[in-house]
Amino acid sequence: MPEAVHVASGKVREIFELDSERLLLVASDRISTFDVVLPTDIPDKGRVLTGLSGFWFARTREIVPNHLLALREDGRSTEARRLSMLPIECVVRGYLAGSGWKDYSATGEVCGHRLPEALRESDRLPEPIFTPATKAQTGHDENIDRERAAELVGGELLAEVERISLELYRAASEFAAERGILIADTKFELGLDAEGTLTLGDEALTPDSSRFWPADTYEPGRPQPSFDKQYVRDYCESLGWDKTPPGPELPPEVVEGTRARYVEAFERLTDLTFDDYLAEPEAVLS
Ligand code: Q0Z
Repeated sequence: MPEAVHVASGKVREIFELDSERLLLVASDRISTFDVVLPTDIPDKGRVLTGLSGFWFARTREIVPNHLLALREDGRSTEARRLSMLPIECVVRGYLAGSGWKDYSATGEVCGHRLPEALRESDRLPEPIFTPATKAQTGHDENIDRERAAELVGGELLAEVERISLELYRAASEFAAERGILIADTKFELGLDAEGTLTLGDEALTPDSSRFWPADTYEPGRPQPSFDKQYVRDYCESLGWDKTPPGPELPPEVVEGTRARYVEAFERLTDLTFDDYLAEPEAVLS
């Protein structure tokens, strides 16, 4: 990337600066499980996530403007408008899983939302809830209530962020459920553009920023299998690995099975073949 300066690394993505107004987000084929990046890549995973994110940006632009300027021919790179990101993660939950289930089990509440009694793990919530979190530099994001979130972004902006986040989740989860994928929860990153307009950034509604569950085996009262990463988790569990780095290498059948699940999610949601995407990434935008 000789024309671009590297500005940040995520666990499985990189950001470069193209000029003062534009960034390049590059999604690698790396995969993490139990918070550890594994030494084995999943071929095309970064392309699937970039394509899905682009698909959702195009489909939600009437709800909120987004940072996408172009998808590059490599299928894994997004040219994006540089934003001033808000200091909160905008999480929406439609089902009780992860830290939401943990907090509910301990207190009956999630981020200040008092929930009905006797909910089970993975239960669908009566309605989706906005559960903001702070961006932890290391380790895990911390769930916060709306009072704390309002201190961080201001009460007026927070109300708009909550409304937009819930609307995005409702539109996407309804669309995905019709295609056999439950989006249990999802995290949005919003920012302000140069004019001060609230804008959707980062990646959106991918299996890395959300919990995707297969609808056909959904059964509350237990953890749900992950649509994309279940083979990887099952294989890692079968090894008795202690979940500290370094993670194990994955055998070819786990790599192939996992790649197939990512491609299946892409094809179910977009109604394109993944080969269509590889031939012309911006096909997801129309
Ligand atoms: C996104 C992240 C990644 C590491 C900063 N449009 C934008 N404007 C300003 N900042 C960002 C964006 Cl998307 C921004 N992240 C998250 C993404 C690698 C961290 F690909 N950090």
